[in-house]
Amino acid sequence: MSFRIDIISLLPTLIESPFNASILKRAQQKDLVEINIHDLREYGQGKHKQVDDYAFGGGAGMVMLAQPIFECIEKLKKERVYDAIVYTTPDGARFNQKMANKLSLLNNVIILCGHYKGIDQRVRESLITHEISIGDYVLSGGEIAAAVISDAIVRLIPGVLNDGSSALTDSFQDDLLAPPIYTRPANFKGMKVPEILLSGDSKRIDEWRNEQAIEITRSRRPDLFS
Ligand code: 6GU
Repeated sequence: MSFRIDIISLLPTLIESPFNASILKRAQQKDLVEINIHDLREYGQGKHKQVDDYAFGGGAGMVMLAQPIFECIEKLKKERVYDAIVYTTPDGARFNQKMANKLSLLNNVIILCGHYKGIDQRVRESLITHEISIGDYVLSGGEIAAAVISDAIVRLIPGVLNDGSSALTDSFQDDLLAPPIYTRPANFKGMKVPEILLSGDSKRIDEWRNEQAIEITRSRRPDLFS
């Protein structure tokens, strides 16, 4: 069964390019994933296709209206059952590899990109199943976060990476950072590749890589050991 992601955004052009290159592009060409980008503006009402308004109670910044979001999501839901409706927002749960792994096991996912001051709270309470932030900093919109989340999910779908095992050996996949890697030449400007990697002894190489991964994790990200 193929994976489908529907991304709902006020700035659809902002998210197109990451999906039209490299691994994400090839995944779509191989029909392993279908990515659809929806322009929320098309669901706005009136001459100006209104999608936002002032916040009740005052305060700076516009709030995304419930009506266009409801209409867009209701239309999608008529066509298929969605396993997750994600909203990208800096006050969401912090995205990590575990969440990417879980989401990659689903089939139909909507990602609603937040904008301006955010969306009407009633959308969050009645439609959204997952609220996700990609880190402790503020982006001008949820589009780049949606691209990050989609990339992390899609590369885990079986068949997307050429070497099926490589997604499992990534940093974070076993709560360890990745060990150093080298390619030719074995001696570059006097800087030599560790001898062990040239030995052909795959058991000792695996042990070395594991020791390196543990040491790098200990020095850079001791929090991953807890
Ligand atoms: Cl998901 N959205 C925005 N606007 N800023 C963020 C974020 C999301 N994650 C981290 N910063």
